[in-house]
This record gives sequence, C-alpha cells and structure tokens, in this order.
Amino acid sequence: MSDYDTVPAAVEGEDEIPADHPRYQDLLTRHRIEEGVEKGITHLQGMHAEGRGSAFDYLLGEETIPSADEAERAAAAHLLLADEPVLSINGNVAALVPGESVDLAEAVGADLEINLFNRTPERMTAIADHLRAHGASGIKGLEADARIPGLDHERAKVDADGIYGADVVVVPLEDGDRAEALDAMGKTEIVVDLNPLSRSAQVADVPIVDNVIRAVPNVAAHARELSDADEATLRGVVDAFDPDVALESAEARIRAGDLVEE
Ligand code: PTJ
Repeated sequence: MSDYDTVPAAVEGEDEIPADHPRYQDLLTRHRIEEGVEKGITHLQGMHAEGRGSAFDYLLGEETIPSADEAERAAAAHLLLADEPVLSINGNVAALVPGESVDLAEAVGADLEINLFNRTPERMTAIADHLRAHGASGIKGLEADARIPGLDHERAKVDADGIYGADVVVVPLEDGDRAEALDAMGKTEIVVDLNPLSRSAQVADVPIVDNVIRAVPNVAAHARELSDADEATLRGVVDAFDPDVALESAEARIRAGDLVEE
C-alpha cells in the first residue's frame, strides 16, 4: 500500500502535487492539460489524447526506455545537422512543455511553429502568448501563407518560411494525416508519440515512443552534449538509428505488460 491512499483531486498549482507521489508525473501531466483547457490553449479533445497517451505510458513503465533514449539522441543529431529545423506546437504540447520546447529550439537553432488540428484565432493567440511568456520569440504559424499539399483540414495551414520550407520537423502528438503528408513532402520527421502503432510513429524517420514531458528535455540534453561534435559524428549517430528496431522494442515493452504499481 502506498503512503497515498487518495490522489489529490483538485490542486490550485502544480507545486501542490506531492513530488514523491508514485504517480507524480501522471498527476502533473493531468494538471497541466486541465490548466491548458482552462486557459483556452488545449482543446477538449486534447484531454482524450492525453488519456490515451497515459495508458501507453503506464504500460511502458512511465520511463524513457533505452530505445527511446537512442531515438532522442538521433533526433538531436538530425536537428543539429538541419538547415531549417522547425518544432511543431499544438495545444497539448503548449500546455505540457512550453518552456522545454523553447529550450530545445534554442539548443538546436530551430523555429517554433503553432499548428493546430482544431485551429481558431483565439487558440492561436492564447498559445502564442503562452509560449512568449516562456521566452519564445519569432513564433511561426500565425501567417499561414502556405499549405501542405494533400490535406483538407486546418493542419494544412503552415508558414512558407516555417514548416513548409523546413528540412527537419519535430511533430509531437501528431495526427496521422499530417505526418503522412509531411513525409510525402520529403521532410525528415521526428515524431513523439506514446503509441508505437500510430500512423505518425510508423512514417517517422525518428519515432520517439516516450512521453513528450520526458522526450523534449532529453532531446535538448543530447543536443547540448553533441553540440561540439563534427558532421561525421552526427551522421554516424543518425545512420546508426533504425526506426523499425525502435518501434519493435517499444511495442515489445508495452506487450510485456510489466505493470508499475498503482
Ligand atoms: O491542439 P490541437 O487542436 O492541434 O489538437 C491536438 C490533439 C492532440 C487533440 C490532436 O492532434 C489529436 O486528436 O491527436 P490524436 O489523434 O488523439 O493523437 C494523439 C497521439 O499522441 C496519440 O497516439 C497518443 O497516444 C499520443 N499522446 C498523447 N499524450 C502524449 C502522447 N504522446 C507523447 N506524450 C504525451 N504526453
């Protein structure tokens, strides 16, 4: 029996969540998503997406598995090699890892672009303000002066000097349609998705099967560690990574069902 018979149901701020609670990370994630919805950043559907993700995370053991860490290192190398890298931000990512996304963008010289499935001017503004409050500048996605070919929903709207022109794009918590369309455009795609069977993870050059809350800071840490590496070393990291092996390893871990204690 854990010291915590109950989960704090409603907290005013995340510092009220006991850091030694066995489900701390899950509680923190839930709290940030709830706050994101209240602030008009996260869409209500984002709660559903989070619930799905958290079930997979539970089965993964709520930790970065070794194959995900390798993927995060390969992602860092891709981003450092890129000419025009862009990190795509939706309502869940903005709520869960705003400061961490700004930090990763700084570490690899990438732009942040807001791209929403449920796009409204109000949400675009709320997310841009939220990212700026966490230190972002030059946020892209607001112009929307280009379109991803073959997509008939709001996620097709991108900036010409952002996602449209990017060579490497990080797409966390993606819907499969856009991941496939970006793949068809020839982009190098780094996908963060806790479901190794999702279409986005399947088309990614680098599928990261990890919680975005752990993945984004870990890619930044790898990027800082690799920042002095020469091009040949970075290419070596990229070439050594096999997306199929990473996906198989994550699926095997989930199917092993070695459940963490509730
Ligand atoms: O903010 P918007 O309007 O762009 O909408 C964003 C959502 C997430 C609602 C939209 O993209 C959506 O509906 O996504 P899906 O199709 O539900 O896919 C979300 C995927 O992300 C699922 O495969 C989840 O398993 C995964 N996921 C959820 N939470 C996390 C996650 N992956 C990593 N970290 C998480 N915290």
